Amino acid sequence: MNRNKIILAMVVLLIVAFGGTGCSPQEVKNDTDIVTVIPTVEPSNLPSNKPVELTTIEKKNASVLIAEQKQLKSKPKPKPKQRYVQQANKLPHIRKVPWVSSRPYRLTGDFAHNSSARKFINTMSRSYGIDGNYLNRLFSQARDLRKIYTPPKKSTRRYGKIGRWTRYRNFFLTPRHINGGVNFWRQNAATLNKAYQQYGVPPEYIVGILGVETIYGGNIGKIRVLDSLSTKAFRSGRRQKFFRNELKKFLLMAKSEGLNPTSLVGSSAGAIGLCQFMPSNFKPFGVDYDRSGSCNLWHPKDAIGSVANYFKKHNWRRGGPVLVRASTTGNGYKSMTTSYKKKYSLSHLARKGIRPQGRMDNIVRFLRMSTYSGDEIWLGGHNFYVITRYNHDSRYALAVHQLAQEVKRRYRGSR
Ligand SMILES: [Ca+2]
Repeated sequence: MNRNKIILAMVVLLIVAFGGTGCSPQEVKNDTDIVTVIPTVEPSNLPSNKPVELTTIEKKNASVLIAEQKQLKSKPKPKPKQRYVQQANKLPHIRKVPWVSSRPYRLTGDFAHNSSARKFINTMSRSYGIDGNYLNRLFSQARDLRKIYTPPKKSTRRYGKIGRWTRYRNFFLTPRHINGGVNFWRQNAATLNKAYQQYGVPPEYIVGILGVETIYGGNIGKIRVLDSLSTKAFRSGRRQKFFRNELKKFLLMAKSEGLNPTSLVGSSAGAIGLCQFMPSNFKPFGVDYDRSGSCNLWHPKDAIGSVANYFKKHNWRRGGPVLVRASTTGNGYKSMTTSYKKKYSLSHLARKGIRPQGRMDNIVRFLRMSTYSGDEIWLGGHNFYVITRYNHDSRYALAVHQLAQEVKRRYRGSR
């Protein structure tokens, strides 16, 4: 062998010995050490026009990624709760909306083929001079709530009569109602005093009504009044005529007060504002109590004046008693009718062993309220009956009274 051949043989031997990798044999990784790198699959980057063959692992990775993205989308950041004052101030004024349509408009939407809706629009146009094209446009936006909203089912749980009053009371005499009442009173003391001077209704009873109705505007309802009243007025059901009248009054209120009918929200029955008036109550009892030029029942001052006016027009007696507890001897009271409708004289009750534990009118209503520790007997005066004109329920009026008294006690104690 010449010298060149010897060198070439050595090079070949070296390559064979070390596998031609340039690494030492100890550095070669065995099969179990090999890490498979899976490219991240971005679903949005996948070409949409041709199918892509994915391995099982890639498919798995893609599905995890899609699930994560869905989860992110479905969990929006919780919005801070809006306060009623902000909502009230944000209510757009309809004066920017001219109540006329600049072009012909036909009725579309959920009530497009509803003869009752068409008839209603014709009547409103003919009798109240509201532009028919505007009304067509307005009611084309109205939603049939039966298609999109299922009212919460009433609890099928059956309670006994015992403790009935306690359960009702606990619903309205919560810390939120009581503390909220004290704050509301502080914020609106001047208006409440003015209403007391003018209408004779003490502040605590106005606060009690607004607390029980909406927790001072914290719970004014979330349903568009246009939708709730249209559904009840135009779809067959109970009291269609009643709700057609409420819808009419609602539109007339929005027009006269410069409120946008598409932006007003209320209860599922169409009750509106802090005081939850039905729209038909607006004209006889609504008051522009802050003299802003319009009565806005979503505004605390106007709601205060309107509640006081409602009571005054139902003959609230200034300084008159509302409710007092009564003592009983014997079981004579157990056979008596308990209702806000039935009147008794104090002398008749005395013969039955029932006596008021405080100042009371001579003619009263007798209330027997069931608690878990026995019956509570109450006697209601004329002003108690006036509160039942707001809501025809003895328990409602007693809850308003007790909330009123509790808020008054805390308000005076905090001054
Ligand atoms: Ca006003």
